[in-house]
Amino acid sequence: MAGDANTDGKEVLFTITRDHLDTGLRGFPVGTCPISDVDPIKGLSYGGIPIAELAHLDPEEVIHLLLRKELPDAAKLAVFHGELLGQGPLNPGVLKLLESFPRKGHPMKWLLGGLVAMGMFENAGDYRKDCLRVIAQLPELVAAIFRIRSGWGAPIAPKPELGWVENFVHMLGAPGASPDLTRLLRVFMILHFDHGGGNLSTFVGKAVASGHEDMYGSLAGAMAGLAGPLHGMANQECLRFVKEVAAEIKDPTDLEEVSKYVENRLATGGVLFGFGHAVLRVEDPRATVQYALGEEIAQNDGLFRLAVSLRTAGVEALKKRPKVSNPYPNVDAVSGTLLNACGLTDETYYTVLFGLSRCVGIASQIVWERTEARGGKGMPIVRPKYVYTGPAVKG
Ligand code: NMX
Ligand code: MLT
Repeated sequence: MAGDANTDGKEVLFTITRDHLDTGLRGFPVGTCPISDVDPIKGLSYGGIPIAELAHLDPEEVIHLLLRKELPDAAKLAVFHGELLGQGPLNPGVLKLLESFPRKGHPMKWLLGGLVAMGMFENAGDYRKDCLRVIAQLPELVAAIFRIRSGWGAPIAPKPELGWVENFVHMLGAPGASPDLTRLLRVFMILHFDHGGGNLSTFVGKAVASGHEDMYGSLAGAMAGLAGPLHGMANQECLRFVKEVAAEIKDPTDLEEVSKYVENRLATGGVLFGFGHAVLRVEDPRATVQYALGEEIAQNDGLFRLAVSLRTAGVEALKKRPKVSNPYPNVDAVSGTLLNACGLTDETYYTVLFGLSRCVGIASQIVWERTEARGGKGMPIVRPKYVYTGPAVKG
């Protein structure tokens, strides 16, 4: 509380008053993170490099940046590619377990189950080794989730020499996928890898790891955090929302018609999925990159045109509601329409794609917190204080 702290002349970053309680720790500084940052105006950066400058690189270069804190030259990239290759395929026991999962279970539940199973088969008990292994093998797990759960057929054997995303697309073997799917997923993965230290899934993953739970259990906890519709599952909900609007209007480019629908949805207490953010106060640069890519790969797609109309109509409508801190599109505003346009039409799977990517950043942050922070001692166990408001304690 204000006034309680003895600052000893040290820099005060944030003063906590009663009004700050029960606000989801919004804006509270709780730690340091040298890997990525989210500035309210400039948006996301990895290692000080704005995301727009990284979005079209090779995804393995960007994974190297997050893990090793530098963009690799060609020689270092080749060595890193070899390290990923050297992790080998997923234990077949994990795939066998997936076969027994109920088809009606959401793909995110399959991802949680798959991560826990991987931890039982693969665990080296070393955050750094497990980080590399999980990053190398997760594409196989996620591709198998798509194939087994959707009934596309047996899992396809990996060809990691193809590259992290190219191998994933090969293992997906998605029926009806457009030739642009690889291009889209390369960008999608880079944009979703990390988002500062405090987004819900990353915070949860690091908190679980602070009790010295292993990498796999910590990532499973993190992915449970990602699975909510206000966080990662907003990409699934956003495509459903865009489809709902499409079913109600005649012309996706008619701003007046789209605005009417949006106003009505907000007036009846609905959420505009893909809009708003806890930190950002401008359009999410990850959305900006995707709108531009959409003009190249989905220009004539009706749902994409509608998402572009929503980019204007949604902002106008949310701006009229002063309680909304940020009326602008976030990363989920258009990702679903692009995945749909490239042939991944079942939005139920979109959050596992987010999860596949985000595990890279979370694993990198866990390695840093557990093995490098505080001079290598690691962060202590997370244990914040809750102010008691129940009946007076007796005695
Ligand atoms: N549609 C309708 N209402 C909204 C929206 C929106 N897009 N954004 C904020 N609000 C409401 C919010 O529910 C809250 O209402 P109340 O006071 O009645 O509880 C009020 O505006 C203030 O919220 P904010 O301070 O603007 O936002 P907060 O930091 O609490 O939450 C989000 C941030 C992202 C959870 C919120 O903007 C939201 O629910 N957006 C829609 C879901 C979404 O797109 N999530 C994806 C976020 C990115 N990701 O991938 O994780
Ligand atoms: C994310 O990518 O994690 C989201 O934008 C949510 C956040 O940063 O709070």
